[in-house]
Amino acid sequence: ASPDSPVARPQRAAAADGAEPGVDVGKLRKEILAELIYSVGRTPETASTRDWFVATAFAVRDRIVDKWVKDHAGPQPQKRVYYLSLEFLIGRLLFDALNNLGLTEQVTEALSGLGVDIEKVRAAEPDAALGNGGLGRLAACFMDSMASIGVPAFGYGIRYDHGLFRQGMRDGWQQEYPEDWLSFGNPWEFAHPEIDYRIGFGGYVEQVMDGAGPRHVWRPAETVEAVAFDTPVAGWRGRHVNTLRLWSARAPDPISLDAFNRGDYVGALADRVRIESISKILYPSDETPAGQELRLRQEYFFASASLQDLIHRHLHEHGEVRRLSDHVAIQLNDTHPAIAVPELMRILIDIHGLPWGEAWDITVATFSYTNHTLLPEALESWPVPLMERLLPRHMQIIYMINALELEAARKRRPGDDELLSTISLIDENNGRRVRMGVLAFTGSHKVNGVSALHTDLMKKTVFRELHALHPDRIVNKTNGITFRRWLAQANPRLTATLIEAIGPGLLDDPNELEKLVPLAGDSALHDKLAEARRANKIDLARVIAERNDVWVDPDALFDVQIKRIHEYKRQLLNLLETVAIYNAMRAQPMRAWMPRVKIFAGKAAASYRQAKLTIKLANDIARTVNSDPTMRGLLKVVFLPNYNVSLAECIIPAADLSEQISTAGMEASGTGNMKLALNGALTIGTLDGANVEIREHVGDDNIFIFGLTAEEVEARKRRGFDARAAVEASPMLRQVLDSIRDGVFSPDDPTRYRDLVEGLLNHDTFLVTADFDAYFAAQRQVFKKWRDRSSWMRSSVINTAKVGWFSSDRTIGEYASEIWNVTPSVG
Ligand code: B1N
Repeated sequence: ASPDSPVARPQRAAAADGAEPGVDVGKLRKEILAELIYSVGRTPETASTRDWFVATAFAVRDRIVDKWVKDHAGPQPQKRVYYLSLEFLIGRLLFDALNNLGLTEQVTEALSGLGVDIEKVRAAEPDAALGNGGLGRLAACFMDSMASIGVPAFGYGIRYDHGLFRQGMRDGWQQEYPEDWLSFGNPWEFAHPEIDYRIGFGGYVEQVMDGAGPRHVWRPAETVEAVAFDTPVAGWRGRHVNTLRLWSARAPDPISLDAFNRGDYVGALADRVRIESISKILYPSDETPAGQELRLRQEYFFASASLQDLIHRHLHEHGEVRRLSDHVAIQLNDTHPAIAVPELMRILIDIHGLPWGEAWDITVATFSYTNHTLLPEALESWPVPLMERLLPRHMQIIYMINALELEAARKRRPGDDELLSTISLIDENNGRRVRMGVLAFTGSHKVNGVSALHTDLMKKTVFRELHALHPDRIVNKTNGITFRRWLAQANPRLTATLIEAIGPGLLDDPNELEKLVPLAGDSALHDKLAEARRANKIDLARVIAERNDVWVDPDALFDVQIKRIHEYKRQLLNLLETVAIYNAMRAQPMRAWMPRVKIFAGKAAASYRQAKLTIKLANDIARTVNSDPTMRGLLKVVFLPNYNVSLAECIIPAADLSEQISTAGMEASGTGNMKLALNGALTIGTLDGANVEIREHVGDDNIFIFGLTAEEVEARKRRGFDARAAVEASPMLRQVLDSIRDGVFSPDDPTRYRDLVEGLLNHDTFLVTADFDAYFAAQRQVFKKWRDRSSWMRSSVINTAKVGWFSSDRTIGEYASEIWNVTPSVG
């Protein structure tokens, strides 16, 4: 089966979108037809599904453009927000646009009048994967929320020719294939080849004298052009339209004619290929920065283009650069764009002639920075020699910032050398590297974490000293998700049932979901919800059958872990429990087991061996379990390939149980946890990231919490954790590990998992063995509740009812008032 085959989709809920009544279906039909003929160049007789998609997208886009142009005309009364992110994981956009414009019904009808099934059209759109995981998806949710609550904003990023790799499976091993979302064109974007900025690399810095005194001039050795591609982002009910502006790299000289004329056709294009490689491909690393020169080039390329562009706009509207921070707020999505800090200093000082102090005040007032991880291996730093070679002027500025900051710190805490070395921009311990986290922190007026626990740990760990020096700088902004995509679009059946129960107000205000609380025990509501969920589970079962050739029982408990594959996320813990249950079912076949399906999906970084081995283990366990006749279908294990936004939209509405089982203290927030809870799945999880706050909202009785807390994890690690002792104390775990190590799941290569098991026993960095028994016990609690249908349904309703707070509209509202100082115009 093709990994991108259409996913069966149900009837949409009437009025589950921002419907403006009175949009004429006949007129829409004509518009789509006209686009098909005049923009795509096809007739209904010759059109492919893709052609229909493009024609529909053009027709919908036209309706966004009027408002878009208006929202961008002339100076804004409001401050503008610029969200700088190396990743935007946007997925498909057609239903986003339809839903927000309230056109879903009408376009469905218009297409059907043309003999076209909108679900096929929907599936024909490529899934834009310009991001790795949660960080990129958060940026996409934020774009939707900023447009919806009326925060004038630009998202700035890179228009990668190839997004995150497509994941295939060969013998259960992950294979990476290039992704090609642009191969058939992209109807949402507007190319602006006339908007282009020059981005320099390398060269040297000169001091010249002009009227005002000495001045630094950077003479780059090499220039790349950044060309703008704009996608309009329409918010809820089309009230506001923002822009996602992505930069593409273009060589100033398309070809070397000298080389060409010599007959060197490859050499004639070599420079161009090298330069344009900057926007060729998204780095597939999640949580670990790729230590590559090309990555640093990507970061500077898009940071510089974005700053040049926003300053150009600011000067056009306000005439001078001194009051930049009154009109502009720049959010750094992690440290990936942190080079923008010295870049803004360079522009203000070298180009606009501002004195250092004034430039620094403007810079700090303009920037703010979001930290998304505390994993030490994920904190970006660049070798000083590389920075000196690629960005010599920026390196001078970084040294200057460092000198002034260290001087100020020395005055406040004389003699504290320890302090100075931890807050220094230069890490002297690892062969001199620039610490991008310190740069981003120092250059920002606010720094935020993405959940309460994560923010707390930021203050206590990586930013402890900086926090002591700047106690008001760190703030918390717990992540959120856009309910428009993750409830209304992804789960129309549930949405229709909810609207029937509590009215359509929930579409505008997620807090209205609380109206469900008094109905939580209502058995008629339970029946309707169960029916909707069962239909979603059948849809997913079909996808599983198609992709994995496994049939799963829609009445089984669907136990779901979907996220990047990473040791700290502990897919392994889930797999160990799977094996334990498998062993128990074989040992006691006559017990009344409840049927269950373990569903996994997620990509591993191409270079992450341990994560790829985990995928292989999941597939080995799946093959063994699914083909064991003694299981009688009571346990099925499925690893769905090529997890992406569209697949998430299909799995989440069908999930009963949400696995959020990271080692406490390691998952900064998580956002899948919110999507699953919103759709009525119950969470089994550790007290990590936003799970902590989800528990506070849904209440202890409606979530399964287990395992060590972040503090306990710290204490265990300090003491030195002995995994062998933990395993000796747990006969069940012993048996599970023995069977994996001895090749029960890998008879073709019995030693495949020997190192994995030995590694776990020798240094269990993520405390899998420490939490195993508690996790197993929590899973038993899950089944106790699952047997009691009305208790389960009640908890499920409470989950949906109580997670309104995790709307990204709330999150963006908090950024607006506490970080950006802008007042949203709607909501
Ligand atoms: O950011 C998400 C959080 O919900 C997740 O908990 C967190 O793991 C994720 C380097 C990252 N942190 N760091 C990254 C991504 C790409 C890269 O090259 C780091 N992603 C997260 C949203 O806050």
